[in-house]
Amino acid sequence: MDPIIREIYDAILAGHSKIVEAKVPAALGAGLAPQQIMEEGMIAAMAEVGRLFEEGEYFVPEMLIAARAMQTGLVLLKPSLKKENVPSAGKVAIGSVLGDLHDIGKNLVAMMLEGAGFEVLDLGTNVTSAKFVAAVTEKNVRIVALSALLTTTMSGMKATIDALAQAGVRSRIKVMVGGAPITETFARQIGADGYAPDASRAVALAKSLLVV
Ligand code: B1M
Repeated sequence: MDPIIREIYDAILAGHSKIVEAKVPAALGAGLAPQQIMEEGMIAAMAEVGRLFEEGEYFVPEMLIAARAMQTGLVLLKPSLKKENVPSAGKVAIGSVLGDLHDIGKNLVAMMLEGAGFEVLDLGTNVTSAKFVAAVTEKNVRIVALSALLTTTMSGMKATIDALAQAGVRSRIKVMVGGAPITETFARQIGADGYAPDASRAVALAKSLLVV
């Protein structure tokens, strides 16, 4: 692993936002690709945080400070991931479903979609079905993007799809889903139009969903 990326990885693992704040620009300045910094330094560190939590070495506070350090890094990477003057590829309403407070993966997907020219309406975390429906009826949304990280909140995806159908707007939009516990099979079972396992494949999926 590149030594600066290693420092970012270690800083996220230890929840040292200040070090991340210094090292992400240093990595960019050294010519490292934003995608590489994100995948090897940041996403890999969060996966390790999850492993340590599962093993009982980390608890919620450690997860929380690691998440803060990760968010610090994401904000710094955002300008490098964004392409300038790209015509709008369509509007996407994204959110973590009801009961789910995890937002790093969702933020990453939002950032990559923006970078690819989508207009992103970020509804945040713990988003009710009604809020997704309102985004579709009141804004010109073409894709609803649902994120869930907990097995206990996955059902919020189906509830949202059902609410969109009940409001009579399901056929005019596409629904894409993702998040660690989500699978292609689950996506099909709940009637989503597509599933992506990570942020870059979420961009490819969003583009493909809008091809008529
Ligand atoms: Co929590 N947490 N957490 N957590 N947390 C997990 C998810 C867990 C797997 C940890 C573990 O046990 N190993 C576990 C879930 C177990 C399960 O349900 N099977 C868990 C738990 C149990 C909990 C609590 C219940 C803990 C507690 O309170 N006892 C609690 C629940 C709170 C709630 O939501 N109601 C909780 C709380 C938290 C924190 C608040 C402390 C913090 C979140 C802070 C934040 O997000 N601002 C946190 C964290 C940091 C994690 C881990 C360690 C890291 C998640 C993360 O950010 N990953 C996580 C362990 C893990 O994932 N290995 C864990 C990095 C991120 C880039 O990846 O989010 O997977 P991810 O996103 C990926 C893909 O999934 C995909 O693209 C992204 C980028 O490639 N993707 C999409 C995501 N959304 C997508 C949408 C798409 C397409 C792709 O289209 C729309």
